[in-house]
Amino acid sequence: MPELSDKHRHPHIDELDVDFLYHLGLDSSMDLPGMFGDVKFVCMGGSAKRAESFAKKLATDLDLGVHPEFLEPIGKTERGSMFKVGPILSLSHGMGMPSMSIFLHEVTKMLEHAGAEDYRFMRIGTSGGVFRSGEEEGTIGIGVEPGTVIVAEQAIDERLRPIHQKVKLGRPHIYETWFDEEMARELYDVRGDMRVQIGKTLGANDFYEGQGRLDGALNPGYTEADKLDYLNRAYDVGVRNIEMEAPELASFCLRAGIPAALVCATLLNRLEGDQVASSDEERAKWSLDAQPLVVRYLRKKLAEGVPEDGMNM
Ligand code: R2B
Ligand code: URA
Repeated sequence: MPELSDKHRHPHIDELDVDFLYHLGLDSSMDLPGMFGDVKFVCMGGSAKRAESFAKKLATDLDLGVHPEFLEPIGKTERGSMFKVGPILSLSHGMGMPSMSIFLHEVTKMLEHAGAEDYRFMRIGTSGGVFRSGEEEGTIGIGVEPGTVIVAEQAIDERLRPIHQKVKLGRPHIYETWFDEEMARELYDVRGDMRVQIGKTLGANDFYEGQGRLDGALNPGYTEADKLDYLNRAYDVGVRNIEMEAPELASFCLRAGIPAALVCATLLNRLEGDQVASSDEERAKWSLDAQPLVVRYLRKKLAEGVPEDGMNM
């Protein structure tokens, strides 16, 4: 780090005359070093609204000389929104791995063109929890209710394998899905009185059948008992929550040599139901619950930093 690991760095990027970062609305002829050369943390979430609210929270809670009222999105906003607060980027990646993959590629290229160093990625998301009451003692952290925040140690795919399969030129390629152990531990360590657990996160390719739901539009062809069997098998391999991006994030960052963390609030316990039936107020509180944990982590890391030539990390 920070150089993309040689094995996975694209050999042709430096040969491009201008590299168009199409979905961000930026390109390498712009002053990317001036705009992004100091970035150390990239915080991502699915929704553009949350990218903005998180940026405002950072500007309000951290002493970075940025007024929340003056925050404007950088680049184009059709597909996602990106804000910069001091050395922190807050951006949205949309829903699911195909969408997230586009943003991972373009933000990484943007930071490489900018000459940014020692940066790390974090996804702050929402998820469905997989909690068995009374069985959380002895795991790292305790939490059985929705609202518990899960910090991922590893991503699991929908076939319950600890891998990510990518199809390239019609052939499958298998990648590892570990998250950065030190980042996960540091995030866990700043939890204070928040309900936080370290666990594995299942990243599915769908919200309904891909997550074993019975409340989609189609007859799924499986029963409640089949669903519970699947969720219990997921629990037994260490899965504590389910969302839609974990394997892509983990494998991309491992290949690129970028430390990464995944921090998700849980909106419901999937062993008890499928519908996200909580009130708007509850959901707002819970999805924001993952944000304060990351703010605490960022405050600590910034305090450890060396202002003049970047962070001492
Ligand atoms: C969590 O929430 C979204 C689906 O509602 C998806 O992006 C995810 O991973
Ligand atoms: N996001 C998901 O992908 N699944 C859930 O159950 C809740 C949020």
